[in-house]
Amino acid sequence: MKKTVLSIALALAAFQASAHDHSTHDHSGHDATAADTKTYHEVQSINDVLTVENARAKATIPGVKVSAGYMKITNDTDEPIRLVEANSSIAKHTEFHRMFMRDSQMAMRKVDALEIPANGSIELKPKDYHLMFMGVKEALKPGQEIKVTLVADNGEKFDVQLTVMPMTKY
Ligand SMILES: [Cu+2]
Repeated sequence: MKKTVLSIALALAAFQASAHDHSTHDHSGHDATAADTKTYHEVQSINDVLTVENARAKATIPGVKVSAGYMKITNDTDEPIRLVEANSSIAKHTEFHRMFMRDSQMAMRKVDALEIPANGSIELKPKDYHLMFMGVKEALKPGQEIKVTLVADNGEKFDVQLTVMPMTKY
């Protein structure tokens, strides 16, 4: 029994070590709330305006050309920020979506903008706000890095790196 626990711990440690081995990004300690962030915590500071944490996308299922992206976005300025567009070369269309309950079933709809309060944050996460990739051009594989550009209503662009995570983590 002890041996099993130890080998899981070692596997986790190895995963964390590799997840943290991005020399161009800042990293901070663990503040995990969801299962999928327990082994993945990465912080990107973008244009000194936004801090993005745990940016990730789902791996695609063979034959299915859609995926979703998640992250926590913090506004480091004293003014609210309105993100009105998202683009990525990996998909024909990238949209902001939100899941909601309709007749006791989960459904989702496009949202025109993501509002991030001054010095506040918004979390894109499963069953809530997310990025939706439609018409994914090539299969997304775990470990792959993809770039998504978020565009604010004043035209400012923010390039975010997302790590593709296995489907089983969601
Ligand atoms: Cu969606």
